[in-house]
Amino acid sequence: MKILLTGGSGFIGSNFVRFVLRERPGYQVINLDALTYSGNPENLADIESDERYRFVHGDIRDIDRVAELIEEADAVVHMAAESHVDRSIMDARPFVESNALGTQTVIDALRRANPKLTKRLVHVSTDEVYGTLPLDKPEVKFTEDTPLQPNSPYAASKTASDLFVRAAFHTFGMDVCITRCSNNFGPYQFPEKVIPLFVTNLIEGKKVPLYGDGRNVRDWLHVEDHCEAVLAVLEKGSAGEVYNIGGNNERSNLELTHSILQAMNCGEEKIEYVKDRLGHDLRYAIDASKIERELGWRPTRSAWPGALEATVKWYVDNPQWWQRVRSGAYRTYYEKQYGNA
Ligand code: NAD
Ligand code: TDX
Repeated sequence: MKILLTGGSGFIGSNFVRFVLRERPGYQVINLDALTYSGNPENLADIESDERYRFVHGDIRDIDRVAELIEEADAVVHMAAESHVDRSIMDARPFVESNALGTQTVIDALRRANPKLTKRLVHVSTDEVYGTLPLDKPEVKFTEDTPLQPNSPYAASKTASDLFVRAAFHTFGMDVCITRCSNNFGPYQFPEKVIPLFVTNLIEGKKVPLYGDGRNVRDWLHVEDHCEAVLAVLEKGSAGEVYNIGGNNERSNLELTHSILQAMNCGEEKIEYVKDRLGHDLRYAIDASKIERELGWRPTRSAWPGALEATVKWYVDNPQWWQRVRSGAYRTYYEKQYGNA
């Protein structure tokens, strides 16, 4: 199987490349990535010389380029997106362009390059499309049938892309699957997201900015568990179906912060309560029983607090990675490897 992966130089994408090449030695991966601020080819420096892997610098909105690559591939796993909620609150336009327009372009390219529609598209969506859950009803979780009620510009743009993929199935009979996953953690996450931001702040002796009262809840899943689930959907999912993916691992942000502080041997005084995120979703919780029942997937790498501690340790052990990322200096690595295209 030759997979065209979009967004493979980001956090989940780079973990996915490594995971697939390790778990499926006969597979090949072409990674199409525009290298936006969060795309970093250094994330895959150890894989670059592997002949089963190829990097292509390009944008998913370039239909000719995407179609050309689809001709070579057997299936598409679509992860490229603008991914940070806070950035979408500051400026939603890149989210409309990459997430909504970009996804429709991938669909158009699939129709052009693969008129018989035999090649599968796995669209990596998010639990944020469902909106938010109340804190006082712990038994209620998102199922695949929960209405889509996105609350942030990021979530709205991901919902648009999710629905364009649904429409491609219903209108054209395209072979698509959609995954909706909860919050990921693990190595190579851009240090704007809460876990790497807090850990790297603490290493630098700074405080951690906790939004609002810290009662918001997220369902944390190790990135390799997510990668395994996406691969299961690619290989065994039913066309036209949506699969929720979650860790069954709900933590309030305050609880998460305390666990990070403990792992870093820091005290409560390091918490700085700051103004809340606008429109901050209260709680995400995923019911992942469908993917477990139908595809036999369940998380095995997300157990708390061990998996969190191992992730904290990865950032402690790899200061050169996040220092270069924070300073933007990793771009020079790219220029050295690939030229300034
Ligand atoms: P990320 O920001 O780390 O990586 C995104 C990648 O996409 C980057 O390499 C970037 O260069 C690339 N990209 C962006 N726009 C592009 C474009 N127009 N053309 C080509 N490449 C482009 O994000 P991530 O956390 O790895 O998320 C990957 C996917 O998973 C996203 O679709 C996101 O919505 C989804 N997701 C993320 C999480 C999470 O917790 N991080 C949870 C559920 C779903
Ligand atoms: O500085 C911070 N302080 C803080 O309290 C940051 C950056 C975040 N937070 C809170 C906000 C959220 O409740 O921590 C929680 C997690 O925030 P993020 O890491 O920004 O993730 P979130 O907004 O939950 O979205 C993530 O999960 C779903 C990913 O970024 C999305 O791409 C994915 O779809």
